Amino acid sequence: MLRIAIQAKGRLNEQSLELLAEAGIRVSDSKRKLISRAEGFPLEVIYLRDDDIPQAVAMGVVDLGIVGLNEVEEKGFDVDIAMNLGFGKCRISLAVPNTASYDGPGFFRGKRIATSYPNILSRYFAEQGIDAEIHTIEGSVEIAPSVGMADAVFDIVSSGGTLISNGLTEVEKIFDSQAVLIANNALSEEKQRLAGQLKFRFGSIIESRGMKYVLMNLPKERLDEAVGILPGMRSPTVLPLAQEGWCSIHAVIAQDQLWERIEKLKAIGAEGILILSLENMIR
Ligand code: PRT
Ligand code: ZN
Repeated sequence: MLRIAIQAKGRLNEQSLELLAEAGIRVSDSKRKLISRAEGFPLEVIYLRDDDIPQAVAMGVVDLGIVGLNEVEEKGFDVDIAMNLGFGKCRISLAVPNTASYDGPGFFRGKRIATSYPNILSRYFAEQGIDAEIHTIEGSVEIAPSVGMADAVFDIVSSGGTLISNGLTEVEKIFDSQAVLIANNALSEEKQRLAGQLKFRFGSIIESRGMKYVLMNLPKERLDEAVGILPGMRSPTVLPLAQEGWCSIHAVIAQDQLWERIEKLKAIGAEGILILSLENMIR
């Protein structure tokens, strides 16, 4: 039996449960429970505050955890970062009031900076040789400058909307984050085996996100050109068609390259193009 900690509520809760569900692991409604037994995998799910997940994993209270890399980095516990999960993407940046005349990191010398990430920030300042006053506050960091508590902030940014609405400008991006799967680094052999199975499922789900399965008909004589346009796990699958001189091609294409490639394929005579969403991809 493996134990995994996920965020009880907050930004990562829903997508963590979604990832488990896509991996064939059903967890009963969590709202009031601290712990639930999953169906479909020998797994117990423990719901914690994200701040507590790195420590719970490091101490072996749980074997695995899903948490923002920012929390792992800030808390500094010794855990294994098993994989990036591709959601909860954000950055931690230094931001100053719009009215400040910012002239590079030296600006922060002797300034008061409000943050919930004092360790990441003090490491950055140490590297830059900057002496600044770090004020640790939990929550509502972005209002600190307007109420006179700080000269700048070091906070999580995603769209940047919160900074803008508080009259702040992002000036230095210090840390990139996303949700990660972390593991205790002394798992028993049996737990490592189960964790490996889970990683395999998560990996193929994450890899197939943003991929499309494309089918089309093409004159046989344009096949070589089509192979050049289509990336694939190996090369595209080619099937004969009843109609003489034509074939059917199947391939997997990343969403961000989809339209550009479809246009090229149309230009060499592809017809009857079907684009299907891809549920899972196992290499
Ligand atoms: O209760 P608990 O302690 O578990 O939750 P929490 O309130 O500490 O964390 P939560 O749920 O807010 O965030 C959990 C994790 O989501 C963070 O640790 C990050 O890894 C990740 N994440 C991704 C974010 C954001 N995007 C994000 N935008 N965490 C916070 N924000 C906040 C940010 O603090 C700021 O207030 O959103 C605001 C900025 O957003 P934009 O879009 O306006 O730039
Ligand atoms: Zn938290």
